[in-house]
Amino acid sequence: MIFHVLTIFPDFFRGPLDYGVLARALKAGLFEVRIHDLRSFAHDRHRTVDDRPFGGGEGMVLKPEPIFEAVETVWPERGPGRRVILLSAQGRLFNQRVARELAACEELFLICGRYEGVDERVAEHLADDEISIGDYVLSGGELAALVLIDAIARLLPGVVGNEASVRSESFSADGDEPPILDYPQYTRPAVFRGWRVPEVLLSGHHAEIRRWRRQAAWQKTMRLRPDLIQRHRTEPPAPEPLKQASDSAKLERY
Ligand code: 9D3
Repeated sequence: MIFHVLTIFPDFFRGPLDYGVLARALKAGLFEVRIHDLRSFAHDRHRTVDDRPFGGGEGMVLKPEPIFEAVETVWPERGPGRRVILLSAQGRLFNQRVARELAACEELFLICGRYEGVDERVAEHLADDEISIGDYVLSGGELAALVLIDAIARLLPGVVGNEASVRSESFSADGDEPPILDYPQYTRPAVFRGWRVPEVLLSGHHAEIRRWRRQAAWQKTMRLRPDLIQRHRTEPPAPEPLKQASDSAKLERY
């Protein structure tokens, strides 16, 4: 996979990709990220990339010409494996399903907006897709592009070492199995500042551990993401008396 990124801040992308599994995969050549400076596609004396909005209003809008020229220079030919994506607050919501869909492409071209927005002709006549990463206001599309790159790249073969761990992640369900948050994880020490790891996890009773994890994941989902349970009509696990980890820990303190 090749990710092309069009931005007025090319330096934004130095650093975030230098860590962890993505850095390793980039070095191994499992995918590529090519940063393109929008200003290098502006040809006037001041390399202008923005202008005032027709009809009036605050701020500046990215002009269409440099953006069209960038895509047409990088890709003289478009094809089914090549998708142009405009990152914008007005886009369809990014999620794991969209990540999987885009991971099937050979090349993606990510256009990062800035200022008050991008001339709408980019969305209408250049981009195949317009994507937002969530309902909050960012200063531009750069962080959103990095979010897409991370989420998509880790789905590519070999990028994340353990295939099974990618498949079992929360939200990996393709619509059939109910998505639920991960169960809580603990590691040593068994007692930290008086907070004890749930006893069942130290017991070695694998059936009971499975049952505890199912229940704890469901309770945590109810508390933090009730929308998931509503949306997928997830059944609670068999009702079993279960000590909440934090409750037992509080009781055991000192
Ligand atoms: C507060 C300004 N808004 C009302 C006029 C419009 C607006 C313009 C430009 C809001 C955000 C932005 C910059 N954001 C992005 O380019 C962006 C974004 C986002 O803000 N939220 C979630 N996903 C994305 S992807 C790109």
